[in-house]
Amino acid sequence: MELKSGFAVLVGRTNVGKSTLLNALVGTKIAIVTPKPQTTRDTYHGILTRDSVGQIVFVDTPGIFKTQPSKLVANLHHKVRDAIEGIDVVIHVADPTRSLGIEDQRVCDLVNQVGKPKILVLNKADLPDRSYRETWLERGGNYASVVEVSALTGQNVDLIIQAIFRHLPAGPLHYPAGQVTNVTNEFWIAELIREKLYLKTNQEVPYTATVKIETVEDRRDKAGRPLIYIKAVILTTDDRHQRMLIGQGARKIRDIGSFARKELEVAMNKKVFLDLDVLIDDEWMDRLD
Ligand SMILES: Nc1nc2c(ncn2[C@@H]2O[C@H](COP(=O)(O)OP(=O)(O)OP(=O)(O)O)[C@@H](O)[C@H]2O)c(=O)[nH]1
Ligand SMILES: [Mg+2]
Repeated sequence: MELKSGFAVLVGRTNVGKSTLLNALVGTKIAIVTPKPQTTRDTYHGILTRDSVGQIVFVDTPGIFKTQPSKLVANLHHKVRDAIEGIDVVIHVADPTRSLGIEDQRVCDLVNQVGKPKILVLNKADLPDRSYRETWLERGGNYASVVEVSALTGQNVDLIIQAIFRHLPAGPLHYPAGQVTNVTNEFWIAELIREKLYLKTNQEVPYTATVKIETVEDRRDKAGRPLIYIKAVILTTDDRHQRMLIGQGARKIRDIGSFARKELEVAMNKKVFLDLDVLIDDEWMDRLD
């Protein structure tokens, strides 16, 4: 039997659970997840290969977000539009616990323009109060399938996979079986640090910051045991935010660093030394591609 193969892009308003869903679909943590909007800033591929069935390349995208115009937000929205080009299936992820607003309308408009099969995913099925479920279901006629899932618990996530395979064309695999993402190790480390930064800071602080990895090296500790040495810098455009990121007695930066280090050690199954600094760089947003 011919294998099916293609790209399925996850789009939706910010915070609906696209990245949580990407991780659940692939079965491993590829994308970072936080309760704050605008967490994802890049398009990631999460790859699912099923023997004798085929391969789905899921494309996570930044959420559509209404805010004051900024270079960062313009760049994020541009990335979503780019990600939709050349895909085979659109997965519109929606959150039925929140009222529909202008951001949802923008996503619907974007999705409507794509002449490919569309699947509507109503996420957060584990939550009791899904007041806007009916409103979304009324829009179901615009989609090839409607699926209600919980990305958090994994409930019904396989139904999305089955629906996508029904719509994918036959073709060669885009990635070798066994590869789960196109994200490089360095990028993933930077993202994990950024996730902890989002979780440990408030208000505007996460939105003026990015993380840059300077070094990732295999080294040995004083006792000769192997460790991974990582040097990373948090760049922020705002000097007040730099002070907040460092915190009194450098407590905040140490807190972010140790939170990230613990998860890196589990994921890499090695001791990690994370050397983390905070610097001002008011041009990092200008350098986004
Ligand atoms: N209860 C519940 N919470 C969920 C579910 N899926 C995601 N969340 C939570 O929703 C929040 C946002 O999740 P993300 O996966 O970061 O959302 P996103 O759509 O990728 O957000 P952006 O990257 O900012 O566009 C996090 O706090 C998640 O834990 C779900 O199925 N049930
Ligand atoms: Mg995300």
